[in-house]
Amino acid sequence: SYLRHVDSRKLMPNGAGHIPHLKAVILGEALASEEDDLVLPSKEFSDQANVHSPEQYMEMYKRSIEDPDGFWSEIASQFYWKQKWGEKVCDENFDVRDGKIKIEWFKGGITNVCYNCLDRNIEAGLGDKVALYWEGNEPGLDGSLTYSQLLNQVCQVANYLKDIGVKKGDAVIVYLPMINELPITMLACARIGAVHSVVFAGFSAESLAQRITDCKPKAVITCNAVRRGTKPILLKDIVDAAINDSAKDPPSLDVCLVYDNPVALKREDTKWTQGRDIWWQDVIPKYPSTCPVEWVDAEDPLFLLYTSGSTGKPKGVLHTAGGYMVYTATTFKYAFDYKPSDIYWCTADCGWITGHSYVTYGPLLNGATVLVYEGAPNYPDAGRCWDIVDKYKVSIFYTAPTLVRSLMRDGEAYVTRYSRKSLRVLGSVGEPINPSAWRWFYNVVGDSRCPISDTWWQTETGGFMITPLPGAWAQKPGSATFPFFGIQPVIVDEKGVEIDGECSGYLCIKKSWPGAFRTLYGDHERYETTYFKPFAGYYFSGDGCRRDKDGYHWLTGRVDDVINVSGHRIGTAEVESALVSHPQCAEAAVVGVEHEVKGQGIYAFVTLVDSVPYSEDLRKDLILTVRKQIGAFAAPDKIHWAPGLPKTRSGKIMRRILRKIASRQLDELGDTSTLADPNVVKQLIEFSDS
Ligand code: 6R9
Repeated sequence: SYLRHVDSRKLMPNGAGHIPHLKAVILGEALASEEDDLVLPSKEFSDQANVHSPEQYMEMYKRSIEDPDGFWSEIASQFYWKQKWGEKVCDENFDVRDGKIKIEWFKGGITNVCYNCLDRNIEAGLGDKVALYWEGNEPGLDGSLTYSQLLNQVCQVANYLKDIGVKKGDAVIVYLPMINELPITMLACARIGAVHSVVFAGFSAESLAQRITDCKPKAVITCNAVRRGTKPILLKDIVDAAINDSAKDPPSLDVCLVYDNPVALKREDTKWTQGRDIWWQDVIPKYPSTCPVEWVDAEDPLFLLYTSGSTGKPKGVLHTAGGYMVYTATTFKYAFDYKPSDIYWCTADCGWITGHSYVTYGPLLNGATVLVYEGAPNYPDAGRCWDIVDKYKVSIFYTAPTLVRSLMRDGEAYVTRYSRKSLRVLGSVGEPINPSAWRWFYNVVGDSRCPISDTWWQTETGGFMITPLPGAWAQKPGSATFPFFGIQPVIVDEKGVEIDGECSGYLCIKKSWPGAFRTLYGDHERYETTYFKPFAGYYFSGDGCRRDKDGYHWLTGRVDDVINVSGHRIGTAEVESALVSHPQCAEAAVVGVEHEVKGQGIYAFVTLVDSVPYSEDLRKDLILTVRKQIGAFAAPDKIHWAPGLPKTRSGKIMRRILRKIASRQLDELGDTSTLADPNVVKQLIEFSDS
């Protein structure tokens, strides 16, 4: 039979024979390795869970694969559609060999994501429920908005945007810190069919300018300054520089809406461009607090979010309204076992995809209460997160392994000082979570009670792809476990051949899912080349993955030239091009190295122009150049002076060798005979500690 019914407490999802990556395992055998460490949800948890057993998961999963149209249209019907979609639920071409890649879900369906987040929930009686709690950087500064209040504010911003001429399909750049105005602005754009492009407020002026030039927004929305920890960050200055930079590339921008954040900077100290800049607080409250919805097609764009790839130019990942809405809402509900009484906190910034899908859209579509935290997670001390958890009775806490590891270093006392009794489900995202950090998160933070949803997904996927369903099965610390409904992960070898059973290789996805990105803004060809050409017939994730004997998935990191620093994606090419823009840098090659807290650190090999001597000042200057061009989070951890770089005879830099040198695995350099000049390697090793 499809499922072998044994005591559900002792069975893993079993799809052997039908779905090759799910294989049966009976628990209770001696632990031989990491793979055998199984952590089960308690019976109480499973009993109350949205999906409470492997059998229930398998039944739903099976249906989602065998009848995706039926599965997803049933879920989609729970949302409001002004007009139902046409005949096809999904229309896709997923194979480059059959022509242009096309993904469409619910095409012809007319809806609005903001309406579904707010108006629909208010009509269902949630008007007085808290939608957003806001906790400021300084303890004691806070606020909240109910669903009705949130709708009023969203409408005011939407009316303002319409008034300055923003229309359906126009881009709006949002460069805001984690204050309620950030989700408010996103929702306001969605309401009028405008396409928001949120830029993480840690990006430099040059990165912001690059994005402004690419998507030509009608307006930029920002804030004069923000304080994270003790440091004020002058966001408006960065925006000024970016607008100046991008003005060289017309059309220049004529509106900059600035939220006044007096805690960080006084109004009179904010630099101002008359005629272009306008204070949020001076205009927004004057607008009506109701605003009709702009109904859009399911396949109209909802937002653009730039992400790093393996070339220097960031990619504008485009998501559309209908499928993204259905997918983020559903993944949120199941992966976090969401219940209406939950208080949910995701520590991600809305500048990243996690903040889009799981601070703003996914939770609000479910009518959830979401906490937005402005500050740094270790300010004023390493106990702040748990202080906040107790203050708001947070029940679902979603964060990144890098934060877990850094808090782990600060010691248990900061955690155990707080009750944390409200916690029910924990979540992890951004990079593989190492088993020791997993266990600390589970045992210390969650008091060995709360399942951890280690969610694997990407900017491109819109929502969770491989994730535990916390009540359904045993977890393995460090494994993202099994696919979400409708997702068919496959592991392929270099030739693109699917491998079954216990194996490792490149992680691809077969067939589309509603939350998938539809294109790269303005560059559909790059979309096809990057994601669909490497392994024809599949979406290629760029990640490596191992599947163990029980069918669990273990993500092993990027296999392309992308480094994952504290869960932030950074292209090696971006850092290299910033370095070589320095007049004294002749050449640079960047690789990722293991880092205790950040997961990966940035290690840069730098060759200087002739006769320039190495110096500490120059090292600092190079790092500063990267901070200025990309952002502080992309600053190299190490500059390794390189008299030359190892290259093949055709001039390709051999990063494989550089990675080994960077991680001091000098006896694993491998074959260096194909190098144009094998001496280079010797020199590099000698220079390692200079
Ligand atoms: C959501 C997000 C995507 C890349 C992805 C992978 C890594 C994210 C992970 C994970 C292992 C997890 N990644 N979640 N690796 N386990 N649970 O982070 O999107 O910024 O686009 O990064 O992050 O390498 O390819 P994004």
